[in-house]
Amino acid sequence: MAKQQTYRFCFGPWNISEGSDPYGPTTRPPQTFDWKLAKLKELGFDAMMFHDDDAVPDIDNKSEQQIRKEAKELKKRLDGEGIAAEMVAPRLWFSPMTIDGAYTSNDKKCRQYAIDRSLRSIDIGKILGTDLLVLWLAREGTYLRESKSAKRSLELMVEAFDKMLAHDKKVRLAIEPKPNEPMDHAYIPTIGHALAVAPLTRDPKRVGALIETAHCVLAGLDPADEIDFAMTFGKLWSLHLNDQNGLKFDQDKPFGSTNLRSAFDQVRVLERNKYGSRGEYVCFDVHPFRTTKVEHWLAHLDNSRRTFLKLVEKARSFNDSKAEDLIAERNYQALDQMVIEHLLG
Ligand code: XUL
Ligand code: MN
Repeated sequence: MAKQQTYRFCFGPWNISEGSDPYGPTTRPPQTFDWKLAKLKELGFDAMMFHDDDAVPDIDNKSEQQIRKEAKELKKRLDGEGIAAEMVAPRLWFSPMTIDGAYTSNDKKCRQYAIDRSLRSIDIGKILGTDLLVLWLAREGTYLRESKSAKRSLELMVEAFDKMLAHDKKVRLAIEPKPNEPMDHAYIPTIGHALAVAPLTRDPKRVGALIETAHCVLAGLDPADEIDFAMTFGKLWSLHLNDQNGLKFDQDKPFGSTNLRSAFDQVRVLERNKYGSRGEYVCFDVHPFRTTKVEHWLAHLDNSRRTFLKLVEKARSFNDSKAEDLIAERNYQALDQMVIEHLLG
C-alpha cells in the first residue's frame, strides 16, 4: 500500500485576534506573543507563520542591524520551543507609505519603501530558517481604474519580484491571490494570474503560490479546483484553509464551517496530489467569531484542524472504485448522493 501522507500544521499570531471589525472595537484583550507561542505548542501545531512585524515589531523604526539581532533572538526562542517558522510576509498595507499601493504605488519613494521592506523580510526569513516569502498583494489594485494601468502595475510588480529574487539566491516567492478587499479589484486576483506572472520574472522556478479558501470563494471559483490547478504546475507552496459564506467581506471562518462538501473536496485533492510531501504545511488562516469569549479563544484553530483530520479520514475511506463505476455509467445523480451519504455517515 502506498505510504499515507502525514500533515504538519501552522497558524499565525494574527489568527488569535481580538474581535474588532470596521463597526466596533475589540471584544477580547490583547495577548502577548509569548502567550500565543505557548498556545501554539499546547495545541500541538508544528509551525508559526509571520508577518515581518510579527517577527520584529515596529520594524520601520529599526536599523537593519537591530532587525537581524531581534530575528536571531526569535529564532532562538522558536528553536527552544521546537517550533518552525513556515514563512515571512511583508506587511505592506499598514504604513502611510503604502496608502496608494506598495510595489504599484504611483509614488517612486513609496515603491522603494515596499521593496526595501520586502528585502528585510527575506533577511528575517533566512535567519528564521525559511526560504518562503509570502506576498499577499493587499493594495496592489485600484480604488479608481483610471488612476493606474494594469500593464504598468504588472511591470512594476515583476520589477519588485526580480529585486527580491536577486537579493537572495534561495528565496521562493509565494503569491497569495485575493480578488478584492481592501481593493476594488486586485491585479493578481487568482492563482492563474499568479502563475502567469511567474514566467515574466528572472527566475520563474522560484515564483509560486499560496491558495486561501476564502479568497477563491470571493473570486467565484472552486477552492478544490484552484488547488488542483496550482498543484498541476508543482506551484502550491503553502495553503490557507478557512471558509467563506459567499461574496461578502473576507470572513476567515473555521475550515468547513460554511461548506463541508467543499472542504471535503479540498482535502481530497490535497490527498491525491500528496500535498505536504515536499515539506509544505497546512495553515489555517482563521479568526475567532467576534462573539468568542476569552475562554474559547483557541477553539477555531483546534476545530479547523480536527475537521481537516476527520475529512482526511473521509477522503481515505471514500469508495473510489464505486465512484469510478458510477462515473463510467454517467450516473452522476448516484455519485452526488454517494458523496452526501459518505459525509453524513
Ligand atoms: C489577507 C490574508 C493575509 C495573508 C498574510 O486576506 O489572508 O492574512 O494570509 O499576509
Ligand atoms: Mn491568508
